[in-house]
Amino acid sequence: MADDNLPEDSKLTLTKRKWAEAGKFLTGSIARPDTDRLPPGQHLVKNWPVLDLGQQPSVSTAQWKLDVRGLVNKPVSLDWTAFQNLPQTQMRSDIHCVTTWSRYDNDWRGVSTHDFLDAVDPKEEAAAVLLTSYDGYTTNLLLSDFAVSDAIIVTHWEGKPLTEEHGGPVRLVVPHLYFWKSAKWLHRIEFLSRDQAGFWEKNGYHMRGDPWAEERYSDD
Ligand SMILES: Nc1nc2c(c(=O)[nH]1)N[C@H]1C(S)=C(S)[C@@H](COP(=O)(O)O)O[C@H]1N2
Ligand SMILES: [Mo]
Repeated sequence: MADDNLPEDSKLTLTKRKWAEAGKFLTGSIARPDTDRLPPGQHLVKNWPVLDLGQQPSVSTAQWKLDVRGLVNKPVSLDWTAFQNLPQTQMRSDIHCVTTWSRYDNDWRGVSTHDFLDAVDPKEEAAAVLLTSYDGYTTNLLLSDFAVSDAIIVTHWEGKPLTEEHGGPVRLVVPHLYFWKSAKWLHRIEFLSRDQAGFWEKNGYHMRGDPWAEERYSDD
């Protein structure tokens, strides 16, 4: 009964299956019970605070590029037009910052990391990503965390272009981890065989940062 038109054993399908299997062990916000919506030690805010290292780079959409490097079969540099030509997705998710504020129901638009990964085609050995931003900030994620179904590379918030102070023109949003993993002014994604510490991770923050496990700071 095999349909020759269904590429069930194509590399892409196998890779997707691998992420799906990895994802099933994760605790993304979608699968969480409502009673567990606010992680321990967090309080709700209605406004959206601005947090960064203090240098907010001005990057126009014409200047912006996303450089994809390392263990991928398609090491592309996406400009704004190429990025807009990827499938566009809308998602709603909560923000949990390690400084204890949380903000519910943020409406995002952009490219899901699923669709992005389809486009750049990570090699089998890829296990982690290191993100670099236009302000020099870096942060790291396991590929299985980057690839969850509610992670999105964002250009719009509540229907409007993401403002400069919140990381426009393009930032990452990974809602099941503390917000320091969600790089603003995203410029480069490097695929690595091993998890490599970014800025805050080198400065005492946890390598993974799961808010429900209160993975705020590293133990050593
Ligand atoms: N490029 C860049 N991204 C960054 C940061 C930064 O300093 N530079 N700070 C991180 C931290 S610690 C937090 S809490 C969130 C804050 O995002 P917001 O200012 O949109 O609330 O961005 C994260 N992403
Ligand atoms: Mo933060």
